[in-house]
Amino acid sequence: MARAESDARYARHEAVLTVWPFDYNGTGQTSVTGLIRVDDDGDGTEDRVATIKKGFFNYIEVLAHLNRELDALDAQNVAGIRFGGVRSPETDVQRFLIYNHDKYDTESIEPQEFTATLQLSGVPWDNATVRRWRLDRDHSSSYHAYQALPVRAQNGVYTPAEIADLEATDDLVEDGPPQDYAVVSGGFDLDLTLRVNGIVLAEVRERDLDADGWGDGRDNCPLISNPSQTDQDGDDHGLACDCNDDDADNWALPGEATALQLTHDAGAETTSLSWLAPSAPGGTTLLYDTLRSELLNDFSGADCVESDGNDTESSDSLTPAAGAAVGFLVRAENGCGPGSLGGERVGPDCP
Ligand SMILES: [Ca+2]
Ligand SMILES: [Ca+2]
Ligand SMILES: [Ca+2]
Ligand SMILES: [Ca+2]
Repeated sequence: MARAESDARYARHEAVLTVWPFDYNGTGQTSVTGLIRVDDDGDGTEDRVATIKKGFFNYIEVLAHLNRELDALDAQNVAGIRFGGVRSPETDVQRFLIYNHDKYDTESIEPQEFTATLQLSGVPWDNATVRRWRLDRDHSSSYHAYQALPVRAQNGVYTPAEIADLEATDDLVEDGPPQDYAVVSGGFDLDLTLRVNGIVLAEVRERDLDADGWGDGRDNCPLISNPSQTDQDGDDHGLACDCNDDDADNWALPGEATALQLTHDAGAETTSLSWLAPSAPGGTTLLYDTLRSELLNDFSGADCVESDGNDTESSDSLTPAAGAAVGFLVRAENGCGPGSLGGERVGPDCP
């Protein structure tokens, strides 16, 4: 830092890497790229040199995911192995980089894997999605592809088929599909697997079911991809899923009325009905149709007992004949239209 005062080559926060640049055919020890001599036309002579990125670039790519400001996690020694990590906080995403290091196993020969459990708290979402990247000799590494390559002299040549696997290994590879976690009391336990001298990067975001870049909790259409989030009437239901985006009092067909209860007063020959409003009203004002049918498995010819009632009660003065029965169904309705009579039944529109 003192030298940086007078010599820009020593600027702070920068590193200079010196590497041996002539890693032909896998003979280099400290190279950041591999150089493979390729014989394309099969005449036994070199036609080109293929450049293979080595794992070093994947480490750089992982570090590029992180913030400038990092929180250090408490380091621990477990069975002689040093574990540590950092958290890279952002508003919408938290990233954790966990590493371990066994100073006696400089070639990462030990096959053991470890599980580091992060106990996350203060998670502001109901559901989280975690993506992971691992880096070690088995992940995001050309190690095994180089092992499988036939050994040739530094000036020998390889066929395109021989180096195809090697060329396919030079990118950072995500470790499995993203995983969803339910957040309970603001937290969840995140298990991260890594092997000796390996690192793992975990990226924790709010779940985004429709993959439009807006987490479920702040997406105004959580099940429909709508990156623009357009909402003309400002009712917090986007144009893409609002039944009327010029009417802030209505946004979706109502859900099902539930818990229908009947009381029959034989003396008064009256059946009283009550129910609970749908949990998803779809609008600020709900009305109800009450239908009666003598065919319990067919409401297509049902009678309207009450049309557009504005409370969760209704009554019917019909008394079934001895030995006969009638059934009732209640349908909620709002400015978007009538809800259904349930998954298995249909019935006439009431006037
Ligand atoms: Ca979304
Ligand atoms: Ca959406
Ligand atoms: Ca709207
Ligand atoms: Ca609306």
